[in-house]
Amino acid sequence: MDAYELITRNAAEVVTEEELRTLADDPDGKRAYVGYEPSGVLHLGHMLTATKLIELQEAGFEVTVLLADVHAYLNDKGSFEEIRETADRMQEQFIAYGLDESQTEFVLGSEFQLDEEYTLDLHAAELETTLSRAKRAMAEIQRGDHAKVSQMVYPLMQALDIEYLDVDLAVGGLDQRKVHMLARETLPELDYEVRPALHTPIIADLDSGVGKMASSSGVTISMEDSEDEIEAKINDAYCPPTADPDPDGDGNERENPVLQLYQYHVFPRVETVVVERPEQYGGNLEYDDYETLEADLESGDLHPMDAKSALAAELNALIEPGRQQLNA
Ligand code: IYR
Repeated sequence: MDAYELITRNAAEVVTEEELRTLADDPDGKRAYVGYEPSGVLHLGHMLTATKLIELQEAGFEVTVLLADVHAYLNDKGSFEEIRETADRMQEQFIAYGLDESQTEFVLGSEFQLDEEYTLDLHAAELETTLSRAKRAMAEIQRGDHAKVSQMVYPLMQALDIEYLDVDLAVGGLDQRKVHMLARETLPELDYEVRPALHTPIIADLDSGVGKMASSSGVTISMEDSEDEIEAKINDAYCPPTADPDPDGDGNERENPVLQLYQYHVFPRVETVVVERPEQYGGNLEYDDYETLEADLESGDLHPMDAKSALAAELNALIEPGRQQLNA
């Protein structure tokens, strides 16, 4: 795999491809970042972008994780004190999940976002941005119907972070794309350079395969889950024997979340997946890549129940170091 392929593996979108190709030509010493609002415990949503960061480290990138305490505050996630405590715990959880401590810089937003220069730049960005533009950028991030002024300032700060953290690449879930588009418009207004963005896919709701997996609305998997809980959740997951979201072509799309978890969470981190089966059902199966597993599910050589139990075991193994650390 060349560097561009490794960097963009499993990405849902790259903005722009050309800018990213330039980066991939010489990835050494380049810096990528993801920001997270400290809240709750690490769950699959965080782990998806963390996996991309781990791949970027393998490709030679340096990585910054922004623990976006000020953003969490602006987005009504609690008091500063609570948010900071959560940030400390999350940092430990990211390391337990596999981010290499020696290659990862953890930064709290409040370390630089309250500086005078940043604040003045923020006001300049506010002056360049209409309320409706800021609101649109926040549509997928802000919860609740009544947007606050703080939530209109939020995307502009996220744009400025790219400049102030001096990163070459911004990484995020697809829900961050509108903020990154706003950043592409705003940074040049302040005479700063535009940087490319890479967006990871959104995993579908586990039970239905429709919409997105979200801790707020449906079933999600976090480091806090016990082995039994993960087994039960995966066991109940929607898993038709296909990866095609619309096999009958009627426009009603349902993703296969079990396959998505294999593709986006397991295979990037695990060399070989072993599906254990009794001899009488054909014995164990081994997969070195996602595509073969998908093909076997489609052909019927791999039964959805077997795919699920192996997935639960893999997720449990990935989460185990974090779980131990939570319980320590
Ligand atoms: N908007 C993100 C959090 C966030 C991301 C980045 I990249 C920042 O520079 C700041 C905040 C979220 O929705 O979690």
